[in-house]
Amino acid sequence: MGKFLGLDSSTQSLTGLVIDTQTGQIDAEVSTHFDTHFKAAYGIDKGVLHLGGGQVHSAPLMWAEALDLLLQTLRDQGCDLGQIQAVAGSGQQHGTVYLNDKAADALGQLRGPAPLRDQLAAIFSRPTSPIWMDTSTTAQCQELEEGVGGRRVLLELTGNTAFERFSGPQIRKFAQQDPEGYRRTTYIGLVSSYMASLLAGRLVPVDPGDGSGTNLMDIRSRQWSPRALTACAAELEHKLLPITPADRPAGPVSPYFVSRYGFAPGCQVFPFSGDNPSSLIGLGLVEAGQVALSLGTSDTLFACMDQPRVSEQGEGAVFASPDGTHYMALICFLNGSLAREAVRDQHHLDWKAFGEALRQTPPGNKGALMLPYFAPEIVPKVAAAGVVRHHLDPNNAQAEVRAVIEAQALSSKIHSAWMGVAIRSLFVTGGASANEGILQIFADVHGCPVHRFETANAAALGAALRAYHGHLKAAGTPKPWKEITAPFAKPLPGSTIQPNPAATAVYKTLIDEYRKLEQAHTG
Ligand code: ADP
Ligand code: XUL
Repeated sequence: MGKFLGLDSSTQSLTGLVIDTQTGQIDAEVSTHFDTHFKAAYGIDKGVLHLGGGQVHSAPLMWAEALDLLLQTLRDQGCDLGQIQAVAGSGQQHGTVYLNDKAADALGQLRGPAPLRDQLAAIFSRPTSPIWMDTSTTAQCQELEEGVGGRRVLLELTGNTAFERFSGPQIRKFAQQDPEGYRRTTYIGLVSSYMASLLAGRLVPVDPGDGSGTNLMDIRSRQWSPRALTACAAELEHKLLPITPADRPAGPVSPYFVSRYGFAPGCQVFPFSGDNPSSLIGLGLVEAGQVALSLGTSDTLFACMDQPRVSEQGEGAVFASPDGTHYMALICFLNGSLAREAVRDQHHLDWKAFGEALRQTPPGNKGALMLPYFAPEIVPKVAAAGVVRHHLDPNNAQAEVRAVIEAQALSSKIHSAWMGVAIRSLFVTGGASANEGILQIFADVHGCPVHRFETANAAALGAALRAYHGHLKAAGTPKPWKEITAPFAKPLPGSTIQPNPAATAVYKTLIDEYRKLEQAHTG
């Protein structure tokens, strides 16, 4: 029992969340938004630097500065960091941090009173880090797949086909385009391992959850794949930080954090993971077959699996779960709220009227269908925006509303089949989960109950829960994951929406028609 800190270093902010395992409560929750504090100093916009040609980077020194600011804010708000028994964290996935030969010593010598920014400014061999929004590595993706013996081989080996945002193609591009900078790079880590290294005052390895987002990790052995490393870049095996089990302590917090913020000298740091794998824990998905749906700007569906099933058509990504045994499937539908808002606005509705339209129209929409590609789509892959209407009158606002939601729900069913998970219930989170009419259609299409789930910072919560789990294990008193997550990751009471069997029967028939329409208009 005690207090545990979870940090989430995301694209636009750094969040810190403290749990009290005695009371089962979240004690503190603070976010430092990068644009609010560092826009001018680092030239960022929404946390990132657009460098042209699809290159999107961010600044690792800024993340260090944000860590100082966040911890100061937590303290100013009355949080006693001396009570924290262990810390874990998560980072935006795929981003890479390039360090020179001064890094290990500089981390080890971190002491007050100068801030991290001043003590760490000279440790980077590349001042900016490419992040997950970077799409500039199409050529390197192809080269990496060819280098290991083909797309299929990379998929089988690492769980994923090559994606532009994944770390491997990004590292390869750096080695090709700046060989001198690559030569000066002594260590390559991920956003997650970099943030953990700051806290521990030493180079902390990569965890398998985030290692899976590199195209370089053997998804079964959870170690770097020599074959993938060779195909990626020369000498990479000497530069990449090793992979470690997510629950192996990385050492106590650096004396810098003890003297500056009052951390206890014995407070342990655990390896950080990716934000999505961490959210899997934060949403309590620690048993195979559990599935969550986040209806946010984009819609993401993720599941806990007991085998690393892969998506041959590139419909989703597979990551190792930081729980140490399971795997995570993640599917990202770009046209989530974007499409819902487009229909709402085209017909001059508000969310109330949108919900009303869903109530007044029948399941199946009298045969009217829509392919809602208001923007290019990730799943299924659609290169250019273009909405398709089938027996759907664009002037019929109510039918349009039903068509967009039925399309999204049917698409989520079709494109999650590769996961091999029988969906028996759906945990739903994100802004659009406020809308019962939308959730009813997801319940009906999947033929399962939908539970609403109120967690704004699932990644930071997952990190705090990982710190708790790792701490108990290290103390020789381990607890099953279910017991760790249950008090914190629970559905809102009275939030469950049950499927309507008659509607479920309608969708069982309709899904083939939707699939045919989709196939006729996509890749
Ligand atoms: P993100 O975390 O991706 O920024 P959120 O999970 O905060 O997104 O969700 C924000 C979105 O939720 C808004 O863009 C809006 O479209 C949607 N939203 C908010 N309220 C409703 C509602 N009642 N019905 C449908 N969608 C809603
Ligand atoms: C997942 C992905 C993003 C980042 C940023 O593959 O690219 O979700 O993790 O949050």
